Amino acid sequence: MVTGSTPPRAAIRLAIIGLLAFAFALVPTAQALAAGQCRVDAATMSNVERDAFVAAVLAVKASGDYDQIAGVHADPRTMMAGHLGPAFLPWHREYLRRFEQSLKQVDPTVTIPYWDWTQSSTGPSPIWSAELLGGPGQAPLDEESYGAVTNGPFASWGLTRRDFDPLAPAGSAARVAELLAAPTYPQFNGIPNQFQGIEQDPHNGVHLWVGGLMSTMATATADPAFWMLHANVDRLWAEWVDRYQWDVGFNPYPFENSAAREGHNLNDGMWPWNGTTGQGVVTPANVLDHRIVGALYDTIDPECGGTPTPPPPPTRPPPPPPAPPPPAQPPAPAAPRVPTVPTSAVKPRPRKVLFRLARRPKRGLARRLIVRGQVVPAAGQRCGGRVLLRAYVGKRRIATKKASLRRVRKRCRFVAVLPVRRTATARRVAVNARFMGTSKMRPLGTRSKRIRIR
Ligand SMILES: [Cu+2]
Repeated sequence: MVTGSTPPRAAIRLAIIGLLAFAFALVPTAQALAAGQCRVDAATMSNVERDAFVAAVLAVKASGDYDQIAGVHADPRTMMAGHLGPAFLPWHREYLRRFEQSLKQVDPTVTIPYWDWTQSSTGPSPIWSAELLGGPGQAPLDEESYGAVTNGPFASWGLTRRDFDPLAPAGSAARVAELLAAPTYPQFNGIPNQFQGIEQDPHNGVHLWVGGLMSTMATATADPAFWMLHANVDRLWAEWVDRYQWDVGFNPYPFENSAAREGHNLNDGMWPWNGTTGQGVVTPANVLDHRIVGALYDTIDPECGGTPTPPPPPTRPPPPPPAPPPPAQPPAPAAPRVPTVPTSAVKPRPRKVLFRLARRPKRGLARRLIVRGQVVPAAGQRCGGRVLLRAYVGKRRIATKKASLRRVRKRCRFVAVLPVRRTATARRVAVNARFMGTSKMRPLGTRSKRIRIR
């Protein structure tokens, strides 16, 4: 038996295990990514999840971090930085992320559960139970004690909640359905009329439904219900994007260089994350994708057991029925799939492009898109030049590549492999092709494909 020293082979094995553990820490697997990233319904989460969340909140309070983070929302500047404008949703997404990060320093498995306020219950609500948030405040016996929360893990925090009925829904499901059906971000968020968007109804209404500290901006974050309320607002935003992102022309945040005040445009730093407070710079553009922020929802993210919202039926008018071919001419092969070129183009140039997308590997998750295509040159024109390919997810460009046209078996073809960023996730990728001639580039067409990239 060797007792005094470690055998070299065991030492090597230990080193390899250590290296592997380090590598896994750097490149999380899907499971590791999902663990501790799924925000779940507070009403149905397990007791283990609930107790871990409560314990982490209490620990963050004890460390002083809770009051420090809560103080950001209480700052008068937050009124204009994170409310009453398009940055309402991105500001609170970043704010939740920062609070969640401090919970994770206590317990990496903890996330902020969301409070789906449309759900009423016929029995005691698990949200307002003595194991989670504690109950509604005391009945109005006198002005001093009215609304004081006297049970639950936060009973000693001096919380007040007034006027609410834990058995009645705080927000209506019909209203949420109406919001999710809003086709544009301004309509969803409530711009220019804030009274028509999510910020006012239901968000403000739910704050007031709880009442007490939750009813004013300066005090709302003192109640841990704040984080769960806003996790639900954030979830609805993520679901709304999930629902519309494949629509043609969908713009998730149409406030780029707009008249919106500073801090609300797409690439503005949002106070206090605008480089002036030593807390870094975070813009709305940084947080538009909820998956990049690292908070996944059990309703829409497959890693958390969610189902992505299926793409809506196409809103574009259906193409006119094909006209019967003239009897004298044979039908042109594959003509319906060929994007037409503007008739204003009179110079002899490649007129048609056909291309299709392949992905590799065939099974599993794509890292590369293979785009193959064929150009039909105009009469008397040689096969040559290049094609610029751009891949998009929604409006976001995820890859660009140039491909040379080459004559292959009497056809003028191109093939390109487009690397795709790991962070991009999609069900549909569109690839746009442009012919690059000696003069201006001309569009050749766009193809899209249902595909998953991760
Ligand atoms: Cu707020």
